Amino acid sequence: MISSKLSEQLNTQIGLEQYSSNLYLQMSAWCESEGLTGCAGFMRKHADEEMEHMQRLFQYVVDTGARANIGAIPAPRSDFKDIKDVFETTLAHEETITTAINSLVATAFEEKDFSTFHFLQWYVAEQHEEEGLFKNILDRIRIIGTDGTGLFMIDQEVGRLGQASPAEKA
Ligand code: OFO
Repeated sequence: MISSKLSEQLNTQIGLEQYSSNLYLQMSAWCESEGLTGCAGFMRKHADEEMEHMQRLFQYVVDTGARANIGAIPAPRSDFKDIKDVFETTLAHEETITTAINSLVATAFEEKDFSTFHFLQWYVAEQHEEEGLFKNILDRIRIIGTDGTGLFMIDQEVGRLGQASPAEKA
């Protein structure tokens, strides 16, 4: 059993994960339209991962006997200046998700709901990994640059990351 405050916050997080999935799917469409097929594949795979994050939360809420509610999901941004803008937006978005997860963890702790606290640790670790991944990509963009051959190399490199296992991405 979870409190109504926590179930409400978990439901908000379900919406945020769904929004993340839509945002990355939309980014993949932008990448495709720019001919960046490596980045498009990476974003599409990441959209699938966010969907799994959403499902994991949904299942947890249902398992506690509370009702999972899917609220309105705002339309994601669809246009970007360049690939650097895409990944800067991604990192900023993940930072807001980390804040939301931290707030959930704080509520679970305050309420001494250690089952939910334990469940959320997976998300804490996931956010750490994702922020690291996107910072890493932005570093490569800064080092390699995005003019001509640089953009081609970035696309290949990001495409490779999209296929790698989490351990290989580190
Ligand atoms: Fe991008 O992370 Fe979900 O939680």
